[in-house]
Amino acid sequence: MKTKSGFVTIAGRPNVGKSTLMNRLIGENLSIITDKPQTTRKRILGILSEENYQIIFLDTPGMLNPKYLLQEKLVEYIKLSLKDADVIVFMITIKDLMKEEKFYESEDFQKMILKSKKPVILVINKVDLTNSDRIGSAISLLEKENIFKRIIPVSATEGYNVSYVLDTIIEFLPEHPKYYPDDQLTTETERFFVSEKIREKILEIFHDEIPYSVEVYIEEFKERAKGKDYISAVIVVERNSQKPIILGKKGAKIKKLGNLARKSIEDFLGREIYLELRVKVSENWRKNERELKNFGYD
Ligand SMILES: Nc1nc2c(ncn2[C@@H]2O[C@H](COP(=O)(O)OP(=O)(O)OP(=O)(O)O)[C@@H](O)[C@H]2O)c(=O)[nH]1
Ligand SMILES: [Mg+2]
Repeated sequence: MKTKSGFVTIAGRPNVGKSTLMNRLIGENLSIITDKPQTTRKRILGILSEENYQIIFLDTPGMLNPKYLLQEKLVEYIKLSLKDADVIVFMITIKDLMKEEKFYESEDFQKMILKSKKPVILVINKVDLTNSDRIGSAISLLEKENIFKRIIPVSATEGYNVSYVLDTIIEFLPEHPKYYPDDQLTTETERFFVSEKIREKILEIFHDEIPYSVEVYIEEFKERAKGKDYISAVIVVERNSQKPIILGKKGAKIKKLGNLARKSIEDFLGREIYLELRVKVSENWRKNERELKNFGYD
């Protein structure tokens, strides 16, 4: 049997479950997942290798109308990822589909997805939240439009139809030798994943503006032959007034954050670490080209 390999970009609005689906398909917690929209900020590459195929998934930030420089960068990542794609998995939730039956007529869908002329698989996610009659009629309406190679109702959290999504992706994958060694899971660095795990915990603990105002970078990552690895990370906020919120009364909040993040990083790395966190203010970093570059948004 010939080998099939290719790039599969998962795209869709914020919070529809793109990262949840990618993690499920790969079987690893690569992308961070939270209940807040705009969790994913970069294109995250996850590789699934089997004997006869290799899928390189690109998890992307949610599609939105950019309102500041960081969001413009996110839209650029989506465009780049769509350009790289052999197959596109477009995700929508059943709830959003009910609200906007003709979502495929929207400008961003037309421009970004349809114009690419690539095979698009439509995944209707979160069907666990809706009754099945409504799902069936929504799908039969869409099938008449002939836009999608396949339309698949899914529950990414419960695993419903996830293996069907996988089989469908493989069906549309081009014949091509593998791009990466079989044992390679991603191209991102440990540093990147560590900073993401910290950001995930921040998004879980804090509310309102904080999740959107925070960036995390790793200042030092020292692997030590004897004893735990030493990691020091910086939490960047946008305004002076946000610093005490992160710290909490007598540092209680950041201590809690440190504990949660450390556990999650240890789970991910499979070894114990020592984690140090500090908070820094970078005035309006989300709108600052140079600062965004520093944080790896190129
Ligand atoms: N009920 C239900 N919730 C889901 C399902 N899939 C994902 N979620 C939840 O939806 C929320 C968003 O999931 P993510 O995977 O972070 O969504 P995303 O599309 O990657 O979001 P952004 O990165 O912000 O664009 C999380 O709270 C998930 O647990 C599903 O099938 N059913
Ligand atoms: Mg995501």
